[in-house]
Amino acid sequence: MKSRRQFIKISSLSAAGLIFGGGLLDSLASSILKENQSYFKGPFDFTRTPTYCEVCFWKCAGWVYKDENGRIKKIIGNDDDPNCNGRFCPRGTGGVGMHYDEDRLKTPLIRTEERGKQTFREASWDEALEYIASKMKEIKEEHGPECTALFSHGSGGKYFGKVIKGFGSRNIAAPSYAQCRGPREVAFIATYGSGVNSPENTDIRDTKCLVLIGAHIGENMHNGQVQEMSDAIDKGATIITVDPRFSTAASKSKFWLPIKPATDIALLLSWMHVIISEELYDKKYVEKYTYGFDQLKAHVKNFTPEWAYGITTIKPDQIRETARTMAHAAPAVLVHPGRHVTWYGDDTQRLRAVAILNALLGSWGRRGGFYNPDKASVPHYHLPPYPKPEKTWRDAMGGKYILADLALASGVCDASIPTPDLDCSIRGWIVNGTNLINTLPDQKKTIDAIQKLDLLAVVDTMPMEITGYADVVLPECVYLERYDSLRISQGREPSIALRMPAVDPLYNSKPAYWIARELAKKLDLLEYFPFETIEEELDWELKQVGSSLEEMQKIGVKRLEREVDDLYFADGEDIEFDTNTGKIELYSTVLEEEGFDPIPVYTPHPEPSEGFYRLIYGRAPMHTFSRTANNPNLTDLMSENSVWVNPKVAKEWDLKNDQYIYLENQDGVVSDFPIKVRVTERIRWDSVYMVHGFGHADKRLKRCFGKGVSDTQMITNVMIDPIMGGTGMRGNFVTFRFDNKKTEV
Ligand SMILES: Nc1nc2c(c(=O)[nH]1)N[C@H]1C(S)=C(S)[C@@H](COP(=O)(O)OP(=O)(O)OC[C@H]3O[C@@H](n4cnc5c(=O)[nH]c(N)nc54)[C@H](O)[C@@H]3O)O[C@H]1N2
Ligand SMILES: Nc1nc2c(c(=O)[nH]1)N[C@H]1C(S)=C(S)[C@@H](COP(=O)(O)OP(=O)(O)OC[C@H]3O[C@@H](n4cnc5c(=O)[nH]c(N)nc54)[C@H](O)[C@@H]3O)O[C@H]1N2
Ligand code: SF4
Ligand SMILES: [Mo]
Repeated sequence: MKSRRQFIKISSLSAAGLIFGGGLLDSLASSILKENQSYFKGPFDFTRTPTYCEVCFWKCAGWVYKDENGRIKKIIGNDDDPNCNGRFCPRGTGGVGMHYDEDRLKTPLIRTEERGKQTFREASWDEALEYIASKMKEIKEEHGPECTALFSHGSGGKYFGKVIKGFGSRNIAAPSYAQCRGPREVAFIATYGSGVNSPENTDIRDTKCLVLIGAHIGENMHNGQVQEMSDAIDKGATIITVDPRFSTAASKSKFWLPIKPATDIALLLSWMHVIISEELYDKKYVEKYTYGFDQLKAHVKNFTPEWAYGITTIKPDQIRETARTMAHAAPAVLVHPGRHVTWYGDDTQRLRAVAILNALLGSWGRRGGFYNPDKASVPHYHLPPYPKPEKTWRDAMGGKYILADLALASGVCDASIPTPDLDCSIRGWIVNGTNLINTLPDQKKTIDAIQKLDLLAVVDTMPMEITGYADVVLPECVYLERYDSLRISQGREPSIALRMPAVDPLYNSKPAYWIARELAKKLDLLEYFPFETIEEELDWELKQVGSSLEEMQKIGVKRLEREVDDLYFADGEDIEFDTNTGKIELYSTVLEEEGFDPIPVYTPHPEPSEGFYRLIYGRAPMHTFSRTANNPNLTDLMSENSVWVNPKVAKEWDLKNDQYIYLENQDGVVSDFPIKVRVTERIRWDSVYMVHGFGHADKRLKRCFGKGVSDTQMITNVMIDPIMGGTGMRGNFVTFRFDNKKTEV
């Protein structure tokens, strides 16, 4: 019988015990503590070493500088890197805090029971990996290897992926798909036969008109985009921001359309109406490249700005004026596809509307719209084929979401909860670099799924909430202390970047490559790790593209030539799109085949009841989700989130600036912690806003424990996208509470 997992606060172990347990650790720790003695003992004795940033997934390449004692002093951007052009954002600069954070995970831990109470005990790497391997083998014998899964959001994913695929499972998922950009990819693939991917192929640099519809570049600090947007503004581009909140981008915009949340599809349809009825669309482009214009024209005939006004609260003349502004800038216009697009469950359709609008304006494949990206092709060492699993998480979906082009993290979670009619119960999870408790909506379901598992192994750098539910916790060393797979990003030109250790790993932490390979050894899967060290693998790969590890250690980034000069469509060029019709599908044949609306339709969403406000959330420039919440450098800049409340609402509730309150959602969930009120005209009266990533519940996170409210805790209503399974998270409503006592039901 497996025991129900309790959330263990790792704080139950003494810090000293954690740091100094075990002879091996003793010597390491004492060398760390000898202040004037260097703990840097690697062979890579450079004053600066190359890396790419792990604070977010823009992966900017930079240089790590050390002082004469080998202590990291600063991280700056690499001038040759197209993702950052030599400049890091505040989070990237603060990344050094990940190395110095004294709350880091320090040694492997195994869950154990002492006097009826669950706790963690320290373990050696060998013991911890043996535990995982033997549980995996048990699962394989009893249920089959496909009953294991990997959740991974981070660089080590490639190596844990080899282990799990070699073992016989294809359940590999990241919350950056079904909780983030999945609907966008599906919508753009349905329309153009190609996704937007990361970094996005948006030609902001040369745009004359940038439309941000719920994308908040400026607070969303994706480096290259922010730089390009600022350059575009300097060159006179018009910015149109559609956001219920006066965001940083809105403050730089000619037009701010404070839309009523959840009504964006109506605005998009109405813009199409104006552009088609006033014949402002790119006729040559539409005729040559698109399919279904007549159906679209008939579809949007009645969606006048007056119709949209009643739904969106945006005035008809503003809808007309902004539509004309876009058309006049065309084709150097960009209706930005956003990135975190899982909002209301009809997200694929909303993004289809964005894709169609861009097609009417002729911006796909055009300067100032979307360019055609290129990516370095770096050959991988030939490995034996992976065994073919008999089933995957998809079998537990009852035939739904077949248009999802990647695995759904929420789907893998669902497939871990046994149901009477679906036989695909996943029994073991390896979780690498993703804090699922704070990342998947409906925390209760995530925890339910975890309770059903035979194995939960978590690889992380910090004692984040997910580690509290683990059977085994494996401390990875931070990105400044390790090699990782090469960064191979798409862009205007292909490039590769190297991450190498600037310093040795602190404590008893290890890099993903080593952890994954040691686990592979125990599972008899070494054939998938032919290189004993990652250095050998990197060197082999780099030599295939005319470089070497030695060269990359010196230059960090290598830009390669584009093979073909096809950044934009040439005038009148014949192009075959990877869709059923070979055209840009304004009318989607694939959605029609699957029984969905071939052209987007606006459907109203539930509204908050009296005294409740729609909870919307976003980013702050100095934090990335929960991964930076405890970072000493970044908590200095922002230590808690606040809840933005419109003055009209504040008056009704008698709320004052900086007052602490609790939030309660529509399902009666009261926030664990209080949050500061920020009274501001910058938010509509029907909504409140907060930054994601706060409200941490683990006391070991000393700087961020109990600071602010976790939006995820308040997100219990999840609106699933029927097309691809994305989890819409903005259909939740909150009210204000002055204490957090539970109400009697
Ligand atoms: N409520 C709510 N949910 C959301 C979102 C939201 O805005 N609100 N945003 C969604 C979006 S857009 C995304 S992309 C996802 C992101 O979701 P996640 O990828 O889960 O993001 P984080 O919460 O930052 O979790 C990252 C975890 O990785 C750990 N980590 C950091 N560095 C390393 C490392 O080098 N190695 C290892 N092994 N671990 C490391 C951190 O300590 C942390 O536990 O969340 C989605 N979920
Ligand atoms: N600093 C920083 N930058 C980041 C990240 C980070 O954690 N920190 N994370 C990165 C990641 S993984 C992602 S996915 C992106 C996410 O960044 P984006 O895709 O740019 O933005 P979101 O977080 O989805 O959007 C938040 C905006 O949508 C508005 N909004 C809310 N509801 C509605 C609505 O109904 N209609 C409209 N039109 N707008 C609405 C909010 O007010 C807010 O301004 O950011 C990336 N960049
Ligand atoms: S945008 Fe900032 S946090 Fe993200 S990779 Fe670049 S420097 Fe790092
Ligand atoms: Mo994301």
